[in-house]
Amino acid sequence: MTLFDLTGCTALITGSSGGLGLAMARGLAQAGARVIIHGRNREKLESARQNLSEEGCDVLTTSFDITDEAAIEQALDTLKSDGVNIDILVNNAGMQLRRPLVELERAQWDTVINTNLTSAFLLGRNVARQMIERGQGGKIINIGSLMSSVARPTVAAYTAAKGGVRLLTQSMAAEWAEHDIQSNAIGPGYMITEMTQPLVDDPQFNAWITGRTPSKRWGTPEDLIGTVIYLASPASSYVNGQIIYVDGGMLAVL
Ligand code: GCO
Repeated sequence: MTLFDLTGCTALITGSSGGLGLAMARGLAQAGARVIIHGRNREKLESARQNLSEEGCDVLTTSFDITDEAAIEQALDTLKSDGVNIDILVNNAGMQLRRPLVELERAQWDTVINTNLTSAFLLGRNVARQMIERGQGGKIINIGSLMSSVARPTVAAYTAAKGGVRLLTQSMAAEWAEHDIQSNAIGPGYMITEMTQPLVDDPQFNAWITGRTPSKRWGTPEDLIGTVIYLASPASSYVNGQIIYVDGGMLAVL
């Protein structure tokens, strides 16, 4: 199925030394891509690299602060000087901060917005510049959330950021589609990761999720692999500005 074959492509996945990012990196590699995994914890990143390499994946690593414009430019320059062109960018790295809005500090708001939204702008802009210059198109896949579309108490900064990710994705499509760059987003539902583990461990929240979700279960990082391969592959060459929710049906029902 060449429609889903990523052979010859290189994918950069931010925040991919664990969780959703690592699962997506593994899936893209298994579809034929060379993957550049990214993380700030060098030990965790090297461990992920070793595991992927032992599984037969073609894997490189990079480590930079996704909120630091100079660090992003330096990391991309280093990859380019090493002859590594990015065909697929997955803006996955993010953070959560759960606190009532009336108690939220300005610095906390800024950190969440910078990590979850501004980073996707900075990295997307710089990678798109390279893609447009190369003239061979590309794929940008931003990782949103259920909170790209709905809210719940105590996660206002995250929700504002993820809502911005959805419309930033549409803006990227508006400006870059003519360069054969497809910009789309994935909205993961409640997936079991380090970030959501406190919610999984909360019996009341856990019961709410399994009751509220039509699939009657939490998602796993592996549930994202098919969608990220689709959006990274020629199969989605006429799909632009969309967000695909991988949420067990939660957003589809009351
Ligand atoms: C929360 C969770 C959610 C999930 C995910 C849902 O506190 O509600 O962290 O935000 O992480 O984003 O799509």
